Amino acid sequence: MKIAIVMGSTSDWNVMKGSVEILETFGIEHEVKVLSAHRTPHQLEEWVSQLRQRDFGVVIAGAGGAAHLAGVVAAFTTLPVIGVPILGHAFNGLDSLLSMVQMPSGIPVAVVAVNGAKNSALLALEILAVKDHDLQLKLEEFRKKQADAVLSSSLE
Ligand code: RP5
Repeated sequence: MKIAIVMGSTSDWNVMKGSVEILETFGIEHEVKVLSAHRTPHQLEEWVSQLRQRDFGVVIAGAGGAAHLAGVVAAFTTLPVIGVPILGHAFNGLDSLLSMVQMPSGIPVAVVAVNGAKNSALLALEILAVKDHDLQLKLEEFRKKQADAVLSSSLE
């Protein structure tokens, strides 16, 4: 299964490339799109509606400001949607965070930290790993390396 990444603007790429870097590290097939809930709503609906039949398993949606992108994506698919609130010019990203995390009941969006693009990719991989033993082993190896780096770190 593949992972889809969408962001509302090219201005989100500097953060969202963190998701792509993780997926490339794990060698997982992915597609990256710039589509906006308010600037290109029809094209967004068309793209999202076809993801399941195109063998995508999870969608990551990054947006800033009134970040309704993740909720709109979730409205058009029953695939799991992970929102990445992007830090914008106002409110230290709280606007983006609340726009995503406060989804009304019935249409869920899982939300990572403000600018948490890397974790969005790791969470997407964990979702796919429920049914993919090789990916599960890769995630365990990633965690082991991370732990080893902490244990071998020094303040000198
Ligand atoms: C949102 O508005 C985008 O996701 C972006 O974070 C923010 C600003 O977009 P630009 O004006 O930089 O295109 O829709």
